[in-house]
This record gives sequence, C-alpha cells and structure tokens, in this order.
Amino acid sequence: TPPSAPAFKPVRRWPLKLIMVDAYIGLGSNLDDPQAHIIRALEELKQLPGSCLVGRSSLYVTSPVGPQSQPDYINAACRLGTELGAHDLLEQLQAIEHCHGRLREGEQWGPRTLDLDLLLYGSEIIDMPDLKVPHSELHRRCFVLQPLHEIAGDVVVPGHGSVSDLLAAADCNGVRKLDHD
Ligand code: A4P
Ligand code: MG
Repeated sequence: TPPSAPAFKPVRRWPLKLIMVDAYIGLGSNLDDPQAHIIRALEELKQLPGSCLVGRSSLYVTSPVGPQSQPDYINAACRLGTELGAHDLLEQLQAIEHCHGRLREGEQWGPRTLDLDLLLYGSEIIDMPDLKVPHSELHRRCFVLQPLHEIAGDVVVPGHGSVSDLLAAADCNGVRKLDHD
C-alpha cells in the first residue's frame, strides 16, 4: 500500500434491507505483496456494515488471464451474509480497492493491487451498466471457480448451472492451491 493511502473505513448507510442475502466475492491481486493484500482485504470485508463473513477459500496462485506480461495472481473467494443491497455492496468493495491503492488506468485485465468482484448476489440476475451479476466471466474462469467451489460447490450460477459442473468443464492449468496462507 502506498504510504499516502487512507485506512479503510466502512461507509455506514441506512436503512439496510434487513434480509440476509448470500453474496460471493472474488478476490485477486498481483502487485505489491499480493498475499498480504488478499489477507487484509478479507479482514476489511469482515467489517462491512450489516454483513458477516461466513466463509473463505484457501488462496490460489494463478497464471494471468489476459495480458501475459504480468505477474501471477493470488486469488480467493469468500461468502458474505449481507443486508446491503447489491449496489451498496459494490460501492463498499470499490472503497476497499481504493484503500489498497488500486488505480484504474492500465490496460484491460492488466495488473492490480486488489480486485474485488461481486460474483453472486443470492440467486439474483442483475444487468445494469455498472453491475452485472453473476459476474460476466465467472462461469469460464478457473481462477474464480476453483476457490468458489471450495465454499460453494452446490451453489447454482444463475443461467449457467452449478459451480461443480462449471469447474469440471473449465481449463484449470495454471491454478494451484497455496499450502499455507
Ligand atoms: N462491474 C460490473 N459488474 C461487476 C461485478 N459483478 N463486480 C463494473 C465488480 N465490478 C463490476 O471494474 C470495471 C467495472 O466493472 C466497475 O466500474 C464496475 O462498475 P474494474 O474493477 O474497475 O476493472 P477490471 O477489474 O479491470 O475489469 P474487469 O473487466 O471486471 O476485469 P476482471 O473481469 O475483474 O478481470 N487473471 C488471474 N489469474 N486472476 C485474476 O484475478 N483478474 C483479471 C481482471 C484479469 N486476469 C486475471 C485476474
Ligand atoms: Mg473487477
């Protein structure tokens, strides 16, 4: 994290929906000690208002998808029970990315200190310009499906089938579980 980056503070916004939704978040990093960024982001996700971190996967070392001239990634997934609406949750995820010094000026699928993607929000399908759920690439990316499978094998990706079936069909070369994290 650059010394100038502010400490993460969750934004408190009311009213919450008072209905718990199971949301799944994909975490990725390939710059400035990626493992530390992912571990810290998991701690920050625990602090989100109206939310509870109820599961997390192991960490995985994964070959980059997209431009190949970038370091390997660390990827993980977690499950949040949350009362936040999907857009409020996205806003919180972007606030956390910001506190990790995430810049948005590089090439598409280029290197980043922290990427938090909203993979699933209950069984909802959301198709808005700024928010597509399920995440539009989730069903074909092993670096997402493998960690997700650890915590949500039976879960169905709306429009695509179960995480287990999708993982069985995915190319998982270049995805390796870290023994210790
Ligand atoms: N957005 C729409 N839907 C969502 C969603 N479900 N979750 C919008 C999060 N954001 C969503 O995202 C661009 C815009 O997507 C946001 O403004 C938001 O409104 P971004 O984080 O600024 O940019 P990005 O992440 O570079 O774009 P993109 O296309 O989402 O990239 P991906 O799909 O996140 O891929 N290889 C490995 N091995 N591991 C990785 O983690 N990650 C990427 C990035 C490429 N290659 C990788 C990995
Ligand atoms: Mg993203």
